Amino acid sequence: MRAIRDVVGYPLLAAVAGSLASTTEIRLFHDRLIEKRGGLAPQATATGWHTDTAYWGNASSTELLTAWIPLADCGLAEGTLAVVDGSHRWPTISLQRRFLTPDGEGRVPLELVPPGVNPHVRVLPVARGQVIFHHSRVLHRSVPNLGAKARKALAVHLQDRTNRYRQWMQDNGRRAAHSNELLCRSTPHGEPDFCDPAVFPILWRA
Ligand SMILES: O=C(O)CCC(=O)C(=O)O
Repeated sequence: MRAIRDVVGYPLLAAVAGSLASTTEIRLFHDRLIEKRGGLAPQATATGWHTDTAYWGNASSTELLTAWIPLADCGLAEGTLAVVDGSHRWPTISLQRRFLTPDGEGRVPLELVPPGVNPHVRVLPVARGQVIFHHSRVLHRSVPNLGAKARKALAVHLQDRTNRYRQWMQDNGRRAAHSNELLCRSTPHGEPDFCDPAVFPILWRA
């Protein structure tokens, strides 16, 4: 859809991302339009605490980030994002993939928190037209959509200039992959090319 593509590639968003990541180039990494239907039980519409980096083990850079863009006002009752302040700077980063496993009352599970740290959660209400940027290592979730209407939000995942493919091995010794690897061309070394302009277009350059 051309309108969606225009939002995903909106140069000002990529420029802000470039400034936040202190990089000279921002390329698209992946994008998703996430819809949470209204009128469902809270557990059915919340997203569990996770870091995006847990899903991007194939990325060599830790400086990827997400622009999260709700398509309507999105407050505490409509399923906005909550983040743990400063968690991207924690000495240990959670790699647990709990996106689809919301945690009851929304408390941060202790096993995700380094010893001695007291997590400070911020819920971030956004008005239509506002955007939340979050670092790939920040612990975040979405609160439930308690409203009657569907909550629709675009998650635009962005890579900094340095990011390249790296092999992603799981603890069980098997290779893991992200769907974006299946879409792009290969480098001369036979690896997924995270600079393929057809899949990972440059959205901003300094
Ligand atoms: O839209 C959501 O509910 C969650 C989005 C999210 O966690 C993300 O984009 O990383």
